[in-house]
Amino acid sequence: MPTLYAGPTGNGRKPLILVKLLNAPIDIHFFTWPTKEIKQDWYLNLNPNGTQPTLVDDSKHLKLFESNALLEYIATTYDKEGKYYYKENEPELYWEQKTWLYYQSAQFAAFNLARAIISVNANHVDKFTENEILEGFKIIYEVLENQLKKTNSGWLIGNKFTIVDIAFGAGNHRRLEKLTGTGYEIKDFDALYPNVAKWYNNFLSVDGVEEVLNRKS
Ligand SMILES: N[C@@H](CCC(=O)N[C@@H](CS)C(=O)NCC(=O)O)C(=O)O
Repeated sequence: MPTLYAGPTGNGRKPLILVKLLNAPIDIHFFTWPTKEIKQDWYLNLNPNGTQPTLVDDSKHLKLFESNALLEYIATTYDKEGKYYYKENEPELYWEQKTWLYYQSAQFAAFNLARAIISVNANHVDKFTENEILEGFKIIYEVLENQLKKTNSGWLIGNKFTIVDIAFGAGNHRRLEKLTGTGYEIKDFDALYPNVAKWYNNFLSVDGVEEVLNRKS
């Protein structure tokens, strides 16, 4: 059986949520967070970047990392009907979904969220970086707000809950968890981005999501 190595962080929770929703036959190696395990040789042999999550499927000689690639892999392998993702037979939505997965991973998670969390964890206050990241969040949440107005379905792509909602939902949850009460908190969020606030509640209401978000060990 494949093994998913993941812990309770924005990126780790993404595949954990999808595995839970699909009840996919994948073993979970759950990291309590933070962990030194991801810097040990046995793990670096699976994921040379020394980060989590990672998915290993020995039967296919696969060692995969990058959380949004894992979402796509798990969806294409275990969600044949496309309950939680758009398949290639709907090319416009399929490519839109892919675009938003890249956007979530590069722009939201790496460029803004991770940098903010690193500076909060290090207790490092740097006003220039703080403003730059807050401006970055502002652009992204405006983009999300407008996208939700466009789809008018309560979900980010088309009219169903997909892996894109999982990626942004887990990231938004992590932002709240780590940045509330810090200089990176976004004031008046619900008034500024009412559709995003509603969408986040929709995400939390999906059966199984809160259970994964609350798991710590
Ligand atoms: N782009 C990667 C980022 C992975 C990543 O940075 N994971 C974090 C947890 S969210 C991590 O393992 N941090 C520990 C470290 O960098 O030492 C992904 O989406 O999987």
